Amino acid sequence: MENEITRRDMMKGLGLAGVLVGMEGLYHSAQGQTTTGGAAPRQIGECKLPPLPYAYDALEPTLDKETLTLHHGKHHAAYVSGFNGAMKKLEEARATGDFSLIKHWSREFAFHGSGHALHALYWANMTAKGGEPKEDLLEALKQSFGSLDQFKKQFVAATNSVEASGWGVLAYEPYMGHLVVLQAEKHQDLTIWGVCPILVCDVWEHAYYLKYQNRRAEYVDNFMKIVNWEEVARRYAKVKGLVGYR
Ligand code: MN3
Repeated sequence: MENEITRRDMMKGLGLAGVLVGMEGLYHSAQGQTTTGGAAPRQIGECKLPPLPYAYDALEPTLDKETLTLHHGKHHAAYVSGFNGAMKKLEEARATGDFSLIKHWSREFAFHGSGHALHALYWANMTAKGGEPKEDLLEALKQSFGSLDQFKKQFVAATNSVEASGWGVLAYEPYMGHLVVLQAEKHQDLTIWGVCPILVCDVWEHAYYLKYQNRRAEYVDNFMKIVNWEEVARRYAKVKGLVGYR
């Protein structure tokens, strides 16, 4: 049973954390730093709403001008300002040491950050010209789904059946190295799509209950004393180049 839960949780986690979505424009800072390169850690700054890569009426008749104008100018913009607001509150919490609202602001951060990341990808992955996958991508789709047609059918079925609000997602799953179709119900679930984990602490009770019982905080404090920072640094070195990839 635990295997089932773990696998399900892992797949969800892969969708949430392992997917490399189009992150361009996600972390434009107030200082005007660009998102290319990724050689140095950038300062936390304000995000800006990235412009649409085409005119508001460019996708008609599939998506009409009014829909795109509202979706980009109001909805996506609200995610950007919400993300900036949450970052500011988290910065204040770090400065004052007052983490009493950490649960709320972590959720807001994930909700707006994920909204921003996914919308940036959504705009970029549409074009009026249409087309079909080719070469490497086509091969990967065939390998992962059997055929292009089977991929399309699965993607459409999964997207159509997302419960309530959310997204249909084609993603690269790096653990086994294949493409997967995922459903994202809502999109926040306490992460930002496209993040690459480099340090994790398991707080399922099985990780600490025999020794710490209900004293999770004590376990987490002690965990922080045994972090392998060299391993964290090794992983950071691998992923930092992905920031702002196009
Ligand atoms: Mn939307």
